[in-house]
Amino acid sequence: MILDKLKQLFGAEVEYQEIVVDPLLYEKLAQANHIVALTGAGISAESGISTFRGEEGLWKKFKPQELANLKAFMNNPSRVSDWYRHRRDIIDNVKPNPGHNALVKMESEFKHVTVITQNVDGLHQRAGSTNVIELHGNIYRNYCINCGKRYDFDQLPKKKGIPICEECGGYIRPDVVWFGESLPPAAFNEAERSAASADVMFSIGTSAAVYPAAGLPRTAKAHNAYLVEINPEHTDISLIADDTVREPSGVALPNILHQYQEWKNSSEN
Ligand code: BV8
Ligand code: ZN
Repeated sequence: MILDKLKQLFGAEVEYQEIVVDPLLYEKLAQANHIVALTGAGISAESGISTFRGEEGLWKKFKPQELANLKAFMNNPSRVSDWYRHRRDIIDNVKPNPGHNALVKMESEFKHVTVITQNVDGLHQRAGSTNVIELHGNIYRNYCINCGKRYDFDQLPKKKGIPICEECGGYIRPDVVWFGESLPPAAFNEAERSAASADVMFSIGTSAAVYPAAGLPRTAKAHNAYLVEINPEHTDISLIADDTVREPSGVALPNILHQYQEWKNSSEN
């Protein structure tokens, strides 16, 4: 039974569904040296983490300029710290979904797979992806804004309010990139290099509204990558994509990988 096979490969929650893609994708995958996946909040939605711009999105309840930037933090450090503590508590109680698991499986199916993520939830690494570029940081890492001392999440006091540095008494902030802040240069340069050397790029669960991350699919296209968007909704990327899959990534990715293996087996016979 296909579903049993899918459940073994991608996790008990996976659903079996025929995903309509241009079969050219299978040929591109078969010839590919480097597969790149750019992911956004949408890939974690099926794990129970709300997106930013979706119906129940974070930005519906909170204003990014009021929470995800340095000025907001300096104006009200405990409010911002409590918001990140709240998001960490949610992430703690969820697990990667079949979309994350499919990207892990791709590592054993293809020569070179890179995941470039805008997500700060660490779910790709928790699923087992070994080559993840975190463009916007990680919510479990923290550092003192004064002396730079680094703190892992479990070193921080559990109580509400602003965590204080034991070295210098400075404020401790999450190691995420806030609006108006530059991305970690090493991560962004590696992401640009990966996009430029991609044979196939999947743009997964991102509204492509935040820069410079949203420019990476264009970089890939400019270097002749075959670009597939996986997103139930239309985005700016839909305009330049070679193919679009209007399905949740937790359904699309496992089934596309399974269909590719079926295609490969049939073409080898
Ligand atoms: C910077 C970490 C240099 C913190 C985040 C060029 C043009 C215009 C503006 C700018 C520009 N360059 C720079 C800017 C300014 C700004 C920017 O882009 N503003 C936007 C809003 C216009 N960029 C910056 O400030 C960046 N820094 O540029 O530094 C500089 C400095 C000073 C001045 C100029 C330049 C820093 C940006 C990083 C900010 N930090 N996160 C935290 O998480 O708290 S951004 C955060 O929001 C996420 O990381 C992510 O990047 C973004 C959310 O986007 P998505 O992940 O795509 O999520 P979204 O909810 O929008 O969409 C989800 C999608 O999934 C939807 O399409 C939905 O349909 C789909 N979906 C839903 N369910 C599923 C699904 N898909 C598949 N399966 C499902 N089941
Ligand atoms: Zn300090």
